[in-house]
Amino acid sequence: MRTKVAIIGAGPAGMLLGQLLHAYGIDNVILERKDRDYVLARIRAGVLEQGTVGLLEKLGITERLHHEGLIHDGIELLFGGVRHRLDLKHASGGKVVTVYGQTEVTRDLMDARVKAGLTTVYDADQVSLHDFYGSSPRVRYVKDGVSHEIACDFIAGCDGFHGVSRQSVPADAVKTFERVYPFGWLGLLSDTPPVSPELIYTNHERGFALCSMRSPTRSRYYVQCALDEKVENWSDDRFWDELRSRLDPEAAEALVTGPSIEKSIAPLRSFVAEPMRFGKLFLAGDAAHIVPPTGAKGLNLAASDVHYLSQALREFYDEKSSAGIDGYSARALMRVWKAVRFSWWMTSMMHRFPDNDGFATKLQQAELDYVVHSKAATSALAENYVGLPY
Ligand code: FAS
Ligand code: PHB
Repeated sequence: MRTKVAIIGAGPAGMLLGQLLHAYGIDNVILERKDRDYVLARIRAGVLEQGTVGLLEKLGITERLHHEGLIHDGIELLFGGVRHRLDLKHASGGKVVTVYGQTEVTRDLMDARVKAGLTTVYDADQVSLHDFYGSSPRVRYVKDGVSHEIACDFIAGCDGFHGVSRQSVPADAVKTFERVYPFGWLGLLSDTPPVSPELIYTNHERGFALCSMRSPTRSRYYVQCALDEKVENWSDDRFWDELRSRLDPEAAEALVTGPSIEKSIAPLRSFVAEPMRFGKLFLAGDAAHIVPPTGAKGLNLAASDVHYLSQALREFYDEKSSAGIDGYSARALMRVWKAVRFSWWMTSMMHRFPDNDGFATKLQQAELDYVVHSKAATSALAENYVGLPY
């Protein structure tokens, strides 16, 4: 088999890249090690920046998103037992976010790909990358015990943090930067009405909590937990009690509990690999960077990477220019690092760190007080949360 771009990974980065390249007339194949249902079963992001929605609109696949997605003008920060609403729309000059789960974005992209008759190889085992520094890049994989090879012009590594792409690069060719946080997020999904119409981010002495949602009847909640916590030690009742203990009295009273339909613990890290291009291999999304979900940036960064990469490849094929692909890594990393900073800052402000002394706690309280009472500080949070320009 031969294609122009071999894409590794059928998560949001890979699927979005595949559709954008198709829209530009650039042939591509996606190789995914799991099956479609497994990919869709992973419960992850929930908030889309306008830039991400814009890319999906460009592909004409936002009918369900505009019908089911929830437009949010603001968020609330809860600390000292008081909720403070931040008017993101006003503070960002009119920009908003859309609450629409990553699962649904990926489903819409997968459906569009099938409709376009494009090739996605699921259950692709032993994917390996070859000659991406040379003149004939190739990808090999095993499917149902049969070995296959795809010759291509370029390889897009969209295979997430644990994928094969970044690991295929010689160690001395990549520089990594990392912060591992001393806590994780225990998340629960339930078919219960959200506790509040907008997201509530909480800094409580027992730890961070987040009240989010997927629809008017489906809620997504998180509580900060220790790194050594095991999800099997958290009954639904224990989760609900812990969440309720971190909310203000009004929200605690309003909280509707019910059986979990998903419960999992995610570790938090900040990670960036530089550069994001190695010869004919490009990294995009979590394959190149990880952010703590506090700023709702992970999925949205994957979208901006893919925007830059698809534009660069279009320029290569349509205008016979390598300027875009030569500039891809620097251009993507400029936006990546701003999102990494914002996600680190939100995480530092909203979580209780085990080694926080009285001074650090006072600094957090001062920062929160400043953010909710200063127009400039609120605007700075808002423009990052709704998404910096591409
Ligand atoms: P993904 O990891 O989504 O997709 C990579 C794909 O590549 C997967 O389907 C994988 O199966 C496949 N793959 C891996 N290795 C392969 C191989 N060798 N061969 C072939 N295929 C391979 N972001 C937020 O904004 N908010 C959140 O609340 C949030 N919660 C998260 C919770 C968890 C547990 C995790 C892990 C991430 C979370 N994120 C969140 C971040 C997340 O949404 C990512 O940013 C997003 O999935 C990035 O998409 P991709 O880059 O496509 O990577
Ligand atoms: C979610 O709904 O899963 C979500 C929303 C906002 C975040 C993180 C996760 O910052």
